[in-house]
Amino acid sequence: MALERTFCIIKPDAVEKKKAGAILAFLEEAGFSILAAKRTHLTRAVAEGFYAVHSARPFFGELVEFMTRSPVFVVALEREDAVAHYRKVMGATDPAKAEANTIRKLYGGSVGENAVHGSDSLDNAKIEIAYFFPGNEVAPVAG
Ligand code: YYY
Ligand code: MG
Repeated sequence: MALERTFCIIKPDAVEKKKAGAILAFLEEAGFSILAAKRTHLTRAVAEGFYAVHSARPFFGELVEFMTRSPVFVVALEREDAVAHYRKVMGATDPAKAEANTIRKLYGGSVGENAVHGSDSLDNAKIEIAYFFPGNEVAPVAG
């Protein structure tokens, strides 16, 4: 297993419920290092760009409305096997189907408002971290 990075968004529903700190603490307990975190209010253009892969899906409009509703935290994470491990601790897309003690089971409300985003591959993690942390905000991977 290699030291990897992955990307998290603490979504508007969780920030509105003041669970951002609890989610960051959960991630640290799960062995992730928080490389960078910032609060931002996504514009429609930024949300549409981030979720461009879903633009043809029937839920796209609602997804963009939700993600732009109020501020989020964008977070770069590092851990051994980070992408797969974060998908595991994040839980299933639908919080009702997520395993116990996953972030979405603990903090998600519905399939649309499910507390957090997580990258689905190492390639997408790199793209997503660069989308929100351009320049040298997150130090390049050594070596
Ligand atoms: O990666 P993950 O977030 O678990 O699910 P995706 O299939 O990539 O969908 C992205 C995002 O879209 C999901 O977190 C909520 C929303 N969504 C939805 O509102 N309704 C669906 N049926 C599927 C996804
Ligand atoms: Mg996804």
